[in-house]
Amino acid sequence: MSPADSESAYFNNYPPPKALPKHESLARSFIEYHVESNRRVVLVTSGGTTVPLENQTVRFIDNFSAGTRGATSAEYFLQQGYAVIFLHRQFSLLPYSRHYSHSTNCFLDFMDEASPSDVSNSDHGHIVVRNEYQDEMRDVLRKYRYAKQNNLLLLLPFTTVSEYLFELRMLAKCMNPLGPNALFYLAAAVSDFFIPRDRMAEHKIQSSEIPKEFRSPEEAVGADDIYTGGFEQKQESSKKLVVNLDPVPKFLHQLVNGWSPEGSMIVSFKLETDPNLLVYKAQTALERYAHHLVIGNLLSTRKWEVVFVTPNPPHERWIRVPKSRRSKSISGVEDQVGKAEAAKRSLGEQTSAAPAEEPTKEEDTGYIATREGTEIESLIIPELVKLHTGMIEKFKR
Ligand code: PAZ
Repeated sequence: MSPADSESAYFNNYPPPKALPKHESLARSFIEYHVESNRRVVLVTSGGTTVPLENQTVRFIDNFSAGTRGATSAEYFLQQGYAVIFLHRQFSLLPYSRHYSHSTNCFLDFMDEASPSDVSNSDHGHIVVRNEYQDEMRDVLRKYRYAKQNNLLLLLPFTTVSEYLFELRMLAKCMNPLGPNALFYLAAAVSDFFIPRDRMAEHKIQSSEIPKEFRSPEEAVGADDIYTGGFEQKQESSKKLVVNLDPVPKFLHQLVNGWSPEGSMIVSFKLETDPNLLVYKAQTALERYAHHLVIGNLLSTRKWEVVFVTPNPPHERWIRVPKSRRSKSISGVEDQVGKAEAAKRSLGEQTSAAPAEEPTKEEDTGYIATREGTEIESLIIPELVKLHTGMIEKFKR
């Protein structure tokens, strides 16, 4: 099946999300507004996707992504003068509010009750931001307000992989009037697998046998097709569930060759856990889809290093947060920093990548040191903007 055929099979198989028409009208007016002012617009995708196991979904397959990369990057794009369409997994992190919505950064910890003597009602003090957080919160609040007041940030949520794909296609097509001013920054962790609708159970999958009279005749999939209890069923009261997933069509192909505006820049992400595979997989994706940049990252080091894999020299370029400025991360493994680059070098391949980039002065890079250290997105986005500017200039010539 050609990519176009599997695309239409996919989109014909699923009903579009209910919110799609509303999102489309919001996106159209947002884009029109920024086309008029010749502003660059980036579509940032963020967070994980769910893969429902039932049509009336009780259970689903999910992934780890909290949307940190997407939400943080969106802020730095705004700082660079871009307008941002933020296509995010519902309830994942959002630009600006993310500073106060981590479980480790509960917003209540930033607040206090002023002493009652300060206010007219002697029983209740006003709720105030604690002194030590005033400057930081004022800064975040101002940036958030500026983005809102100037119509620079459009938040559009999705939940399932199918909703994500419908939204992505719709937005890419709406972005056509932007031409080279459009940038796609695909940081969402999109499932590679899904259950086609004709194989999906309508109702909650039961873990034990249901008498025939309770089974609905219009069930897309009979209970016997969903469960394989085999011999286990005779020994145990509950059954084994075997889930049979199909590959999600490679939408990047369609994005590059059909949906996106002419001259636009497309950046995808590649996540791996094995350092030996990262650069190879990023290069393979770049060759397969012939887009402009793959940003590779390892699960264990993604907050401290990424690799830019490009079709043009230097082909492979590492961006790292200097050691002294690395944020603490519960899931991160700092020992792994540099492993993927070393693995690539040990394969004996020529790489023109400078070793680790360790900027020394904050003024050199304009990066921002937060309470938690330097955010790698503050290094990624300015580099990416340079590449996008280069592409726009080339397109105009
Ligand atoms: O959302 P997060 O900050 O926890 O993680 C970001 C990420 C690792 C999902 C992103 O950087 C990424 O690599 N996205 C693409 C994943 C992939 O499809 O390979």
